[in-house]
Amino acid sequence: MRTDVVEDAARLIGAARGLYVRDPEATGVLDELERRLHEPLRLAIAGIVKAGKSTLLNAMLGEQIAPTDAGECTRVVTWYRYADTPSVTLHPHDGPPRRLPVRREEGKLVLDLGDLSSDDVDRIDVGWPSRALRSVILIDTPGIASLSRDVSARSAVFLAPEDAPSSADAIVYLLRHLHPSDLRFLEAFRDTAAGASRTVNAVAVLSRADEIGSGRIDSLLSAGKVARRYELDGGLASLALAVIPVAGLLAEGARTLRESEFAAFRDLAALERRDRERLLVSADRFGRPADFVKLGEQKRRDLLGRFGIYGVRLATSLIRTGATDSSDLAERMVQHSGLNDLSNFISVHFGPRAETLKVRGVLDGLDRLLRERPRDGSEPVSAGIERIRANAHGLRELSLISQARVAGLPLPAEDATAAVRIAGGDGIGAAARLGLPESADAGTVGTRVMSELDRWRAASQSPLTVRAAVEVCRIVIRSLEEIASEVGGARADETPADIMLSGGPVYGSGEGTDQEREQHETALPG
Ligand SMILES: Nc1nc2c(ncn2[C@@H]2O[C@H](COP(=O)(O)OP(=O)(O)OP(=O)(O)O)[C@@H](O)[C@H]2O)c(=O)[nH]1
Ligand SMILES: [Mg+2]
Repeated sequence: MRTDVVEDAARLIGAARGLYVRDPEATGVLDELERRLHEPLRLAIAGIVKAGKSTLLNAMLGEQIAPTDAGECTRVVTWYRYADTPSVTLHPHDGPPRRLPVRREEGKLVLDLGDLSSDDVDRIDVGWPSRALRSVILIDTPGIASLSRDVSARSAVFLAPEDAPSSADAIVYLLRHLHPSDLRFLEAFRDTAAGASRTVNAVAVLSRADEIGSGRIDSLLSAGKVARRYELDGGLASLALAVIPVAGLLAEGARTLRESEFAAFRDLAALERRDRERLLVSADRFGRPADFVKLGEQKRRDLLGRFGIYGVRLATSLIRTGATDSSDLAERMVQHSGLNDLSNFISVHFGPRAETLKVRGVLDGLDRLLRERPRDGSEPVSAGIERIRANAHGLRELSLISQARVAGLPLPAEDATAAVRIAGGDGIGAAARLGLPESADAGTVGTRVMSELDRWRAASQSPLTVRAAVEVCRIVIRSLEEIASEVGGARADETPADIMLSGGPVYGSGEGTDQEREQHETALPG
């Protein structure tokens, strides 16, 4: 979606302001929607309690900011946005926001609710000068399906409120074993987030992946197999775009690796094979006294806390196979953790669609305001919302991808797969959409896009194509036209698919199409 759609949405918010001149609450909602439109994408991290959400968030930031493990603050929805200087603001349900001191202990940010309990707090806003936050707002949410129904409900209300659009644009959902409550939650998120344009904007993470193979060195391979199985699970496939195994603790530890830790791993790698194997046989053994190793017990326990037994085994093995310094080791550990796969997925699937997803959330919010506080003269704003929803091609692509996952497309299987790919289901770049290698040159892309255009145009006009399939063809054709104009291979005089196919008779029989053409031809002068 091009930024003009963001501008269109901003204009609608401006028009809505005129309806609510003497309504400060509604004006507040509009201010918030306007802010959302110009901010980065809001990506929430959710999942069951202790799934490793906060650890993963830290890994993504490359800093230990989000509190992990126990503590009242892990029960509060916490926003992490880019800011030039660190700040922490607590928003209670009642009363004005409070600035909290920015305090770090052993590198970790301390979020202290003071005299308040998590029940009293609506959210905490953390401003942080982290490069990663320039393009995304990360939202850490309390564990769902926890023993505490209240905490669980807090996440549900935030991410999947009834009768209201979600506050998040997209979600990274952590699961450890596929549980019915995971599916229920993702379903609720999809349905609320979907609004008028049912979209799938969730990616699942098989978290704490190192524990799946009990911390053995091949744990991530086992986790990969489990993830593939979940991905094919009928229930999950319609709710999440992919299932990616990630060892968050390993990634967090690697991205914040200290020189002293590298030195400790080097000592372990230098041990005699027999001693090394004896020590690394289990987490329990690794943390117990051992006179044959220089590294003290406490230091070893600290390593376990930071990296897990899998991380310790992996780091030792990576040094033995060539990691030369701390940054080299860190990079290799991150690569093994699955974090890069997740980051790539987010940048391919959510990054380029950020504006589409934001506009969708903003339109849903505006729609809700108009419904809850009806005002005379609101029709043009409502009509504007519908117009953007119907015409914003990015939104229609997302709906198509979602429809394919939820209900299937009314096309033969091969064409359905191709339609999803062209709509950006496997990545938003021209080559990915056309099923070409990333390295394909402009000429190859240009040739392929024109042949695809011919094929899909023919399909859309075939008398054998049912009406529902023609709708899909229209979206695919429009996506192809956008690629064609990007690579300069567009036939500039070509009528856009939307206009060409919007006349009813084209959907009818073959004769209808010919008849139309005849009428058109006879109408031409001369
Ligand atoms: N082995 C292993 N442990 C992990 C991993 N990720 C997190 N943990 C541990 O799991 C515990 C919980 O991690 P958190 O990141 O606080 O989990 P959370 O989902 O944010 O927890 P809540 O917010 O309380 O629901 C901590 O002790 C982490 O060290 C991982 O990838 N591997
Ligand atoms: Mg947490």
